This record gives sequence, C-alpha cells and structure tokens, in this order.
Amino acid sequence: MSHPDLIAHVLGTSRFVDDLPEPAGLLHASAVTSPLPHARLIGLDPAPALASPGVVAVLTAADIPGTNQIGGIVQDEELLATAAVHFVGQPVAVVVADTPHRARLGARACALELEALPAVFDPREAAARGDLITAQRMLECGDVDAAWADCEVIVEGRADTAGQEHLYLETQAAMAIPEEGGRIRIFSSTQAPTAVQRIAARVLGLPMNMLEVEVTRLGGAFGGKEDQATPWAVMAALAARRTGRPVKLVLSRHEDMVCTGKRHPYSSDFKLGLAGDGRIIAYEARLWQNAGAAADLSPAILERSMFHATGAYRVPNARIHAASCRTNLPPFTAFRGFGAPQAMFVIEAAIDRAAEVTGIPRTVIQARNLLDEGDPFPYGMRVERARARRSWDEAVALADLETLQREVAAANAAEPWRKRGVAVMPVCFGISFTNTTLNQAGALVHVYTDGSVSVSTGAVEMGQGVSAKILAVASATLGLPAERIRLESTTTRTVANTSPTAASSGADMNGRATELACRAIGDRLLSVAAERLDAPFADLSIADGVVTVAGRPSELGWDELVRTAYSRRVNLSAHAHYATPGIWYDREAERGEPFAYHVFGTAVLEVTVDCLRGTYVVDRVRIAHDGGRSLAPEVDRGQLEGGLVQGLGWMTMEELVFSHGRNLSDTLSTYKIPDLPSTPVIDGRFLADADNPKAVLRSKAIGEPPFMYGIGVYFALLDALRAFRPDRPGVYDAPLTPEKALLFLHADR
Ligand code: LUZ
Ligand code: MOS
Repeated sequence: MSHPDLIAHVLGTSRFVDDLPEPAGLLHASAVTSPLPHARLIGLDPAPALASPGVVAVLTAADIPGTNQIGGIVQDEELLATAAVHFVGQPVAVVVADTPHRARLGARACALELEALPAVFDPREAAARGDLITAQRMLECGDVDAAWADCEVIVEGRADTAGQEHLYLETQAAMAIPEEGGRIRIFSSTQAPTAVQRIAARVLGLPMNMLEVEVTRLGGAFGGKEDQATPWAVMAALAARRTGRPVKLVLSRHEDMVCTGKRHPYSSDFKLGLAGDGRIIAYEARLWQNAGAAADLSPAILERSMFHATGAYRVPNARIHAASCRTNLPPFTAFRGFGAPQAMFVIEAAIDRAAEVTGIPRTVIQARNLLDEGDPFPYGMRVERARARRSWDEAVALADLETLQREVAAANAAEPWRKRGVAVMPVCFGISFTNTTLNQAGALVHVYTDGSVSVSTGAVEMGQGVSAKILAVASATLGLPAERIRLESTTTRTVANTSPTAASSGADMNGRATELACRAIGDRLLSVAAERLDAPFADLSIADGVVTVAGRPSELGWDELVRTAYSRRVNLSAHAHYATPGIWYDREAERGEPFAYHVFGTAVLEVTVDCLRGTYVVDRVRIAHDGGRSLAPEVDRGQLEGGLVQGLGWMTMEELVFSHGRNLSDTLSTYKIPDLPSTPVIDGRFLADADNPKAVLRSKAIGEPPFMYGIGVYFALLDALRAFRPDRPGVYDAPLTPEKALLFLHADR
C-alpha cells in the first residue's frame, strides 16, 4: 500500500491549514514576543499597535477569560507572559489585524517595557544553582559501586549533543472559527488534537465540548507539534473568542525557528568499566538535560533517556542520574527519538573511549555486549524476541565488515589526505509511551448503505504514512479493497480523548482500535451472511469484497451483504478502544515494564574525510532493521531512510547556535539540513520472518528507531579522523561539523 496522500501531494491538491478556504471576515494574528532571554515585564503599551493600519485588537494575559496556563506535565508555562519573560521569542501579546502582514507590523509596533535579568543557558550551571524542572532521577541496577573493583579497565569522559531544529515543511499553523452558541472550531497543525482542545478549554474557560479540534494532515512534525502546536492554536482561539471573527495564525519560518522548542541539548558524564575481554561490567552516567525555560515534555523525555541509556547493550550494573535543567532558552520539546538518541550517544562515546584505551576494536566491544534473549534492562524488564544479534550479524554480513575494514585500512595507508572510516551502530528502542496512561487509542468505523466505508481514528497523518497503515488494517480486517475505504480527518468530535500521535505508536494503537471496530462490524455482517447462505458462521469470511464459505467464494458480495444487513436493521457502525496491555511503570521504585516490545536493528556506516579541508561525505549505509511484518513496506522504507538521514543531520551538519539566548541559526542560510547530495547510498533491509505478536497484524512500529542509526556517522567520522591523527583522543561533542573536524585534524599544530 503506498501513501494515500501521494497523488494529492504531487498535484498540489492536498490541503494544509494555510490552504483551507478562508471564511468571510477572517482576521490574522501575530504574536508580540520577547527580545530578551530573561527580563522583568514592566509594561506593554498597545496604543502604537492599535494605531497601526488594519489592527483590530491587541490581546494580553488580561484578556484571557480562563486560566493563563498551558503547561501539561508541569503547570509552569503561561500562554502570554505576565510578570517576566524567560526566553527570546516568548509570546507576550497577540495582535489581530485584517492581513497577516499588518498583524506582524502591529506586533512590531507594540512597545514592550522590559528590565533585563541575569540569564542561564548552560544546563550544568542551572543544576548547580538548583534550577531544575523536576527532582533529579536515578535508575539503578546491580551494584555499581562494588562492580568497579571487578573491572580491568575503567574509562571516564564527557559527551555533549546539541539541539536540533525540527524544520517540518509546514510551520506551526492554526485557524479558529467561532460557531453558534460560543462553540469554537479549531483547525490546527497539531500531533495532539485533544491537547489543543484541553488547553484551549482551560485558557478560554469553556468546557471541552465547546471546542472541536480538527486535523487533516501535517506537513511534517517530528515531535515538534506534539506539545508546541498548542499555544498558537490557543492564541487563534482566544482571538476568535475576543473578536467574534475567524482568526488564522501561521508562523513564518523565521518566527517558527526563533519561538518554538527543538530537540534538547544534553551534556553528560560517563564512566564505563570492562573486563579484559571487553565485556561491560559497570556503567554510570549523569545526563544534564537542557530543558529550556519551561517543562513542556522535558520530564517525559528525560525518562526515555534513562530507559535508553544502556543502548542495545547488556549492562549488569548501571546507574543513570538524570536532571532536567531550567535555562533561558525556548522550551525544548519532543523530537523523533524523544531523549533516547541523546543518551545512546553517551554510551557509544563511552564504548569508543574504552576501545581507544584498551585497543580492542569498537566493533568487538559492541558485539560482545549486545542484548540477548532474557537479558534485563536497568528498569527491570527483560528482553523478549531479542533481535540485536541477528540484526548485527545480518548488517555485518551485508557490508562484509571484515573485508570492508581491511580495504579501508589499505586505502588509508595509501592516501595521505583522504581517510575513510567505518562504524557499526546497533539500536534498541522501546515502543509505548513511557507514561502508561497515554497508551490508548480509538477508532470509529461506519459502513454506508452503498458499501463504502469511513474510518476515523485518533491518529494524525504527518507524512509518516499512518493513514496508509490504518487503511491496510481496515482493508485486511473487513476483507474489502482499500479503494472502498475512506480515512477521515482526525477530529475530537469523532474520536475523543486521544493521545498525541507520537512515540512511534500511532499505527500500532490506532491500527489496533481500527481492527477491533472493523471486526465488530465484520462479525455482524457474517451473521447476516450465515443466515442468507445457510452456512455455519465459523466457515465464513470476507475476502476481496466477497463472502467466502470454507475459503471458497460465494455469490454473496459485499454490497449486497451490506444492503441486506441494513434492511434487517443491523448496526453498521462501530467504535472501538484499544489500551496496550501488560505495561506499567513504578516511578518510586524506578522499575517496571514500560514498553510493549522493543525494535532492534543495526547499521554499518562508511564515510570519507578530506583531511586537508575537514569536509566529508557519508558514502554508504547498510541497515538490517527489524520491521516486523510490515503493513506498508514502501512507507517503512521511507521511514527507515528518512530517519537515518535526519539522524546523520543531527550528528554532522545541523548546528544550532545560541548567543546570549538568541538563536543565531534562525534561517535556512545559517541552519543546514541534509539535502540529496549529503545523503549516502542506503541499502536498507528488513529482517525476514520477524513478525511481532505485540502489534497490529504482527507489524512493528517504525517512526523513531531508524533516527538513531545516524549516531553511527559520528563514530565513523571519528574513525576516519583518527586514521589521520592516531595520536589524538576522541572527542564527543556533536554535531561533528567540518569546522570541528578541521580543528581535530590541525588545530594543535
Ligand atoms: N511522547 C510522549 C513521546 O509523551 N511519551 C513518550 O514516551 C514518547 N516517546 C517517544 C516520542 N514521543
Ligand atoms: Mo514524538 S518525538 O512526537 O514521537
């Protein structure tokens, strides 16, 4: 099944929020934002804005009828700042005007009176001052203190990763339309329609049933619209409520890059102890998460960092300290991988350092410690259906690693200024929201009397292809070609109380709910068929739109069956709810089984560095990935390749630079993302016979895990750099830009 949006995207007929037909009387909103990273807010004079052409209203916190609070996990974030501002780009007021341009001019005319306060940007410094978002956490297994004595080698070091801009193609966008009786309908570019509904209700002081939030599709999200689509949608709703007119708010690229959160930068310390043969005995890490100015999703992201701190490895004694540190930067937020990539980079750095110190090759240490069946994770859960070693072996065989390493060594010996490097990156990623409550989804299925079918779920299509997968599930379950089925837009009116489409679990959970709803209708239809055909219910099924008896097609087709069922007053609609079974987590004990299952895979990555210039190319990546039994193989391949490329962008070229809290990399000329020339040759293979009893139709989640293959590029680059400078110890400070590579090669001489 290919992506259902394919043709519409190519033709340009697919609609995003900013493409919706504009209702009569539409106004446009623009936020007045803080120019300082931390300041006391003394006053705001709306007069110049109100005098600006086309401006209809200037709204501040005083205009909020409900509660000026948009925080989810921690209630620490105002929609519109009152006493103080805490980051550059923080919204203080909303200017509403007749055109987007005039709204922006009005916002610029607003006079903010600010008194600068001292600001903190470094997470370690914030932690030293005790400025934490939530209490520090510690996940521990085995006896770390005692285990050091058993280690033959102990290495220590520091590893840092910078943030990452989501750069979804569609910027944050919303349109709010006042309806009869004070109801407000919001179109939002959100991954979390229910969150927008809940927070809009809180801010407007309305019950949730007075708000409907609808999403047709997003032009990418990557986590950036899990929490951070909300404020813009709520501002549009507030403006609609206050003016009584429809209001649209669409961020420009520049506004989006300045005002919205990104991937969290982390700074970490590691200590790794090994036996003489490279077996890992003990690991201790301290993760300092730069949370920015508000909690947003940071505590949940920190939790996933802890769970993934030991990567794809068996670590019998581990202690992971984790702190979420408040700084004066935009609140950092969800981004594909959700804290796991940052933590995995740290253990990969520790293994790299251990390889350097012991002389045991990196790949040997990695392979020796891969997770096997039954191994415990530090949070207590045990590995089931382990595919770490299998994916490792398949990727290594695909790349013929030994021969490759020999060739690379020979080439490096022959070429003084061009060095090649190789690395292997195994990934193990837990599937489920770590917050157990969020692991639920719903679906609503209608069969109409002409036999056509409509499916609604809580899943948001953001280009990731969840709609293809849900259609595949509905088609397989009903036994009806996908052309007869329409997937509806996602709205809080059809499926309520939804979790964000996130955590790679959109298809897993909403697909399962779809399966349950389709099965309920299918069973009712088969009861009708049993009567019509005078055949036992158990012998009947539907395939390709025809009822089969003991596997053989009957003369009863889908359309006639539906008509018959309707005339016999059989319910042709079903709603179903799915809650992932068997998962739990106890935060007091830091123990549990937070994940339904894990995704495994391994990448072998090759690079070439120009050691005169520090520039490099990622030549080739081979991947053996555990994709389960795919619901949509083309979609999964897209996710595999796209995830890898996004991950290598984070590791190499995407350089987020702040100067005194101001984002200097706030345009596409100063922030570089991977393009086609920077994309390697990718040979991605899915493990054969790798089905998964824990997800819908034995599939596996795909969205996030491939991102982390990109981490391998960092270590392949280090491998190449060391071929030129075998005397220099590795540095672990991503992204490893060409500038940093050049400094590594030449700065000290
Ligand atoms: N969002 C969330 C996520 O709220 N909880 C999670 O565990 C998660 N994991 C990955 C991506 N988004
Ligand atoms: Mo998330 S990082 O929105 O899956």
